[in-house]
Amino acid sequence: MLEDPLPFQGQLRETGPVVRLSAHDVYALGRYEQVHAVLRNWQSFQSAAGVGLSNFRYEKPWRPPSLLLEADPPHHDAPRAVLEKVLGPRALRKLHGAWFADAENLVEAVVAQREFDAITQLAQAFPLRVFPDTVGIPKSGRENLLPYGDHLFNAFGPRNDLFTRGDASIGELSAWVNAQCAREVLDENGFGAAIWAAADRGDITYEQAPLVVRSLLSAGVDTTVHGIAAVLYAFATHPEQWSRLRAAPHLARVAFDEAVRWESPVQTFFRTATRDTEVAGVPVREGEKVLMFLGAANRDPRRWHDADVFDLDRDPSGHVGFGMGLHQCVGQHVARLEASALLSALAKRVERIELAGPAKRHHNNTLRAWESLPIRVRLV
Ligand code: OVV
Repeated sequence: MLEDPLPFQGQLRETGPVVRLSAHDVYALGRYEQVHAVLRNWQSFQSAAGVGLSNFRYEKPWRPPSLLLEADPPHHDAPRAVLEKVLGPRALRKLHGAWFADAENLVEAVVAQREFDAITQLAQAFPLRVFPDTVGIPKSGRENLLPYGDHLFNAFGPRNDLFTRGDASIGELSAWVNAQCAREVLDENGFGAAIWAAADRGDITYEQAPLVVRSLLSAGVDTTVHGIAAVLYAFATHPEQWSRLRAAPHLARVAFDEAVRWESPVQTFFRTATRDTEVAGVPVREGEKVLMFLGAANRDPRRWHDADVFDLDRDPSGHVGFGMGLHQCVGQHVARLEASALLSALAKRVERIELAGPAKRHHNNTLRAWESLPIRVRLV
């Protein structure tokens, strides 16, 4: 199932607009229309009871809830407004030049090897090169970022092996992550410091600031890594699309969004009904969990023409890979900038990109991820 969720997703869509998963006592949505509608309806479908399988009304969350992800209006709104500004177009314009130059340096060194693992050497290496510095955390301990995120995304799912295995080390990982959120630890020019400055202005409280920084470290690394991995895999398996990008490099952003639609690095999120309500005429009682299959919605043939095809000529906007509505990914512009910097650098140097061996999946309860992606390139 985690190896290839596509057959299940198709079954789910075909079974009906709302499907009861009795093993977990949840409702599941696989069609675009219902996933989109529930994502936008925060009044009837809350996030504060957790966006994983665990229902915070009855179970204690494994960490203090996120002030963004696991909150609803009105509490959600001040932290959200602060992050929107910190990660907004003005801030990103300042990073553009340095990140594009950095991507060129990395790509130069990596493609010189001709054969390499695109996961460790590009998809992980580039975000880890630019993002932690930009948040402003110290160098030491950064190896904890990916394992922390991996466990966090496993923890949205059932208490299976993947969760239990991560549980052993999460105390230490969390302690490290939490320690990076303190004002004294953060560089004065980074996103982290900008969040603390928002507390000085009274936009959020001093108690909220470290948790907002934690959201950057939680949601900002693994997601981008697997998003970039998705677009690299897509190009390695679609040579004609790579030629298309090389002929029109401004398509880098569209390519990234199309890959986010096609692979849906974040596969699933839950909501919880705040009242007796319905989805597509099916009653959903207050307190029930609704599981939205973003990946299934992003390949719903009712919404997408040739949904399974990775195609730079389509308009992927409206995909739910970044969510939709008021929780829609606040870091998506950062992710697009990282991806387009890397793709632009590759497009300049690489004429052809192909798999050099079998790609290997990394299993996670929420993420559609890669363990390794052996790549061979022919240089320009
Ligand atoms: C979207 C997302 C995923 C994981 C964690 C968070 C957000 C957070 O706010 O901590």
